[in-house]
Parts: sequence; C-alpha cells; structure tokens
Amino acid sequence: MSSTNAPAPAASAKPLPTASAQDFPTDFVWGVATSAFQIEGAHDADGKGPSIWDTFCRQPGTIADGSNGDVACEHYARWESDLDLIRDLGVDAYRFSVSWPRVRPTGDGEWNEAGLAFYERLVDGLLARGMKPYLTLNHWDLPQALQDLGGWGHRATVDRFVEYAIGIAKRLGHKVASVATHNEPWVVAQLGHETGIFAPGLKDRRLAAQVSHHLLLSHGLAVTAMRALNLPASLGIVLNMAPMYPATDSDADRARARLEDGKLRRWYMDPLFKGRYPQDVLDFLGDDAPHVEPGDMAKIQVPIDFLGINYYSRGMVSADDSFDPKQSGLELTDMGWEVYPQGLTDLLVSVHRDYPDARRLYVTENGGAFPDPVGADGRVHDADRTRYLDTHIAAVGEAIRQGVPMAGYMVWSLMDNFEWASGYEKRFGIVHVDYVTQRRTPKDSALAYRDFVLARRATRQG
Ligand code: IFM
Repeated sequence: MSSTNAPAPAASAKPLPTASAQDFPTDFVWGVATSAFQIEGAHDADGKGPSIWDTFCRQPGTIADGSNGDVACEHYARWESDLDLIRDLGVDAYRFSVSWPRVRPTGDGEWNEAGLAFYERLVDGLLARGMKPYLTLNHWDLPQALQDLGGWGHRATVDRFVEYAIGIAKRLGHKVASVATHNEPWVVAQLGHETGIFAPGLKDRRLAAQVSHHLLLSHGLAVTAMRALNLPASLGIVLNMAPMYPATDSDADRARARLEDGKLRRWYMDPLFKGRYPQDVLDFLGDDAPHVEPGDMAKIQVPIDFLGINYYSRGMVSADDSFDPKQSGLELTDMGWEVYPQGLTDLLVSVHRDYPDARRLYVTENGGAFPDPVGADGRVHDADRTRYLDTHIAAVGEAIRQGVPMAGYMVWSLMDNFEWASGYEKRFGIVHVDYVTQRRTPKDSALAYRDFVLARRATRQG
C-alpha cells in the first residue's frame, strides 16, 4: 500500500447484515465502479485531447460548484495506490472506463501511445492484484474534435466509435474480463441533447432521438467488430433503468408510467433484444423520431454476452407531474432520490420477464450520495450508505431467488468523485476523498462491503 494516501487501517465493521443472508451463486462477481472523467484528472497530460466534458465545464453555470475534471481524484497519477485500495476491499472486479480522447485525442487520426500505455498498466495492475478488469468504452467523454464535427448526432461518429472499440479491443481485449460499449446512452441522448444539463449541453428533442439511434447503432457495430477479433472478453452494454410505478391507479397515471418506461427502458432494450423501437414511443416522438437506415435495426440487435443495469431509485409517475419525492415518506439521498430497494428486485425481475434473451445480468452501478463528513475519529460513519448497500444487495439476492440470472454487483462508486453537473458536492464513494490532500479514507460502508465480500469468498472456498 502506498505511503501518503494509504487508506485508514482496516478497522472491523459489521458486515452487511441483511444481504449476508442471501444466496448468491459461487461465481457471482463483486466489484466497485468508477469512470475516467470523474476520477482521472490530468486533463491535458501526456497528449490527451479535450473531451466534451472539459469544454462543458468551462461554460459558466453548467456545474453546480463551478468545478471541472482537471484534477478530480488525481487517479491518473495515483492509479497504483488506488489499485491497492481496491484490492484491500477484497472485491473480484473493478469497473472503469477508458477516456477516448486520452487514447485518440481527436477521435480520428493518430492514437496516443501514452494514453494506451496508461490503461495497459492499469489492466496489468488489476490482474497482478488478482482482480478482473471490467472496461467501459464510452462513459460520456467524447473527444471535443468529434463534437465539432457534429458529435453523436452525426452518423460518421458511429464509424469513429467502431474504430475506437477495435483499437482498444486489440490492445486490451485479451486481458480484460469484459468490454461494455456504452454507459447509460439515455443520459448522453436525453441529458446531453434534450434537456442540455450535461455535455454537450444541447436542447433539441429531434437531435436527442437521433443521438440515441447512433449510440445504439455504434454499439451493435462495435460488438460485431470486436466479436470478429475472437477475444476472450465478454461483450455488452450498460443501461440506466428505474421501474416506473403509477402514482395512483388512474388510467392517466398508468398510461404515463407506461410511456416513461418506454422512453427510459424499452427505447433501448427493444432494439437490442427485439430489433425494433417501441411503437408507443415512436408515436410520442412523431416527427422527431430518428432517421433509421435500412439494416440498422438488425445491426443493433446482435447477441451480447451481458447486460449491465445501473439502478439508483424508482420512478413514481403521475400524469400531471405532481408527484414529489419529498412527500413520499421514503428516505432521500443527497441527490433527492428515494431509497427504494424493492425497486431493484422489481426491475430485475421485469427485465428478465420481458427480455429473456438477456441471459447474464449485472448490476453495474448501485449506490447513494450521502453527505457524511470525516468524524473526529478520522473515520466516516456512513450508516445511511451502509444500509443502502445492504438493502440493495439483499434486493439482488431476492431477484436471484425469483430466477433472475444475475452475474455480479458493482458499487457506485469506489471513491468520491466528480459528479457531473453536481461537481464535487455530491459524494457517492465508499472511500472518502479529501480533495485538498487527495487522502483516501475508506468509509464504514467500504469496510462493511469488504467484510461482506470476504465472508462470501470464505463460503465459496469452504
Ligand atoms: O456518477 C454517475 C455515473 O457516472 C453514471 N451513473 C450514475 C452515477 C450517479 O449519478
């Protein structure tokens, strides 16, 4: 373990009490997750090009605390001690993303060997520590140079992404356990191009729909191209989902909940597993529906090895938008999201019911932002986050009992980091980061998760 930023001594913590009673398959993968832009910093080091998030953060008013990803958690420099930290959590896997502009600065043309070498060191470092690397290609940080040419709204970006996928797969695909094409394409399309609260900050519903189609198409083409390389890595995609419940039993609320489910989940899942867009959402989009070229849908519907699901909270839907989470009586996280573990079971069960071809499911992100400070004893007693993880892992166990083919669970996030438009104000980490000293301090939730994972491993070996 490194000297200056070593995690606090591994104090004992109660393992997650509810979850530990659950029955997980012996090969179930326990992990922690991060993404490049949120932790790496080193925004212009060693030949890295700017991403759309570097640009977006520099526009006044886009980020709550006026911050950016220039320094973040300095993971680009501290990757070795961070890997020690992950190893000491006892997890099987680390889910991370590659920064596209770090490895191919303009998204086209020359590759950046220094960037590629960084990820190769990271992957080798994980393997040397006995952990499986779970790589994501696109966790939102598109090279700015591609945005200047039209970004995800421009069909040529699909070809650039396929080149990027092939380049990374050739370099790392024989070492990593899995490659996910995109993380949460809904966020890129919706928040980046319709509401404009995320990079690139555009507000155009028609463009957003086209972006979603290009993301899906690039996924399918990248999987096909990577599959042709005959690599051992499993290939898939990661989607954000929330079960949508009608706020009342009224027809109007039920219809609206169905539509919201269509916009968030079926819009992505139907093309991936059924080769078509859902008709109700196409009707809703009307003239803003994407332009789809002949053959596109078949290219999207290629078999994948796994589906990653990111879950944080439920959706409660009323036709008049009157539902207020603050009045639900449920605990809220620092993001204002309801804590609702039952929603995770409901979601996983319904995905398995509606898409039986999704045969290997992971919860690739789950966690909560809570404002727990470092206490006088130098520790972070985040009972709220510990309880959140416990109850949500138990919810995954319940889904398994109901027959859902779950393969793994990853906590979001390994450490506090740049939470996009919220800047550094929201802390999702199970490891606390002091942004002045960059000291990492495992919170009580990290210790509980570690003890839980180690207990599972002992059962596995016993
Ligand atoms: O921090 C994000 C992550 O990048 C993608 N999924 C949701 C997380 C919490 O908002």
